[in-house]
Amino acid sequence: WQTVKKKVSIIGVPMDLGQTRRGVDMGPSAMRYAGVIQRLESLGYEVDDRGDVEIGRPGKLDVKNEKNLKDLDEVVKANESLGNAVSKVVEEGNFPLVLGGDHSIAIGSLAGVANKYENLGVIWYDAHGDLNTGDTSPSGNIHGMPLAVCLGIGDSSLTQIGGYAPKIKSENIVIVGARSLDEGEKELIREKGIKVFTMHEIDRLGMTNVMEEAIAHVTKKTDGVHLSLDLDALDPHDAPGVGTPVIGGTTYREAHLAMEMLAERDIITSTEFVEVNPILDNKNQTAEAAVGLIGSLFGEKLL
Ligand code: 4U7
Ligand code: MN
Ligand code: MN
Ligand code: MN
Repeated sequence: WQTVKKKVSIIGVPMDLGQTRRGVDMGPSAMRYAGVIQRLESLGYEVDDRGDVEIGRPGKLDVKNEKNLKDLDEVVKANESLGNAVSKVVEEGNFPLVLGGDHSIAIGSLAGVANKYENLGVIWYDAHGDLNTGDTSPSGNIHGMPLAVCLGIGDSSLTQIGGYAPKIKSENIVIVGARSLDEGEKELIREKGIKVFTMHEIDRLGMTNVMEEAIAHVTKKTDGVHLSLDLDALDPHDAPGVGTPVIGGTTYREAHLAMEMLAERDIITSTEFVEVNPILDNKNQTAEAAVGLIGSLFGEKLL
């Protein structure tokens, strides 16, 4: 039993401007309330909660501009601050655990970590591809764009956050759990040859095989791996408190197994858990699921 472990630094990001269903800004509080700190401490980690990144409040919400990027200025500002905060955590040698907030915050997390590695791998555990741009997005919601942004695709005010682009190479990405991809996203996946394990592959191969292949893919050419976990990857039955639920997702057990496999292989160097919306939730069930998954990711065992 290992007790000397890396210090985990928690950064909350009460961001809800990347989409239009209010409440996801309470995600960090809900996961703290569900005991994320105690959970990590009980596993022997030293936890340092750095509080929340400040999010600007536009006078009028969800304002679409000519670029089809809602609330762009505030999303950019918040992600610049998050990038700086995450960057500091990595420089201090701590493990960054980012709690969202909507998925637009992956732009800031990755801005803060990607330049610390030669080749950062990314596991995008999500019902969606998050590969839209203002040109392809049916909604104008920036939470549907962060993976494209990290590939350097999209408006330069987003891709240049942290002062460099791209953050990651398409060959170092794997998407797991996808079941809702827009036309433009499918095209980008084909064009860039991005590795995707949709729910179809999870049904056919089982989560164990999918994760083995996914881990092999993201560790081939990389020296670090970021896990971006959108709670809507889980089935709405197990994670009802999300803004964009899609039926037919992975069960809590499958997600749990995926986290245990990542823990066993010890490959994750930074992570974010996003899209928990307590207003849409059922007695904090989704935040509790998130904390359960975080426990497994950090090595919790049943026996
Ligand atoms: B999430 C969507 F059209 N693709 O772009 C879009 F279906 O971070 C949904 O994965 C995006 O929750 C969902 O608006 C973003 C839509
Ligand atoms: Mn999603
Ligand atoms: Mn997402
Ligand atoms: Mn969502």
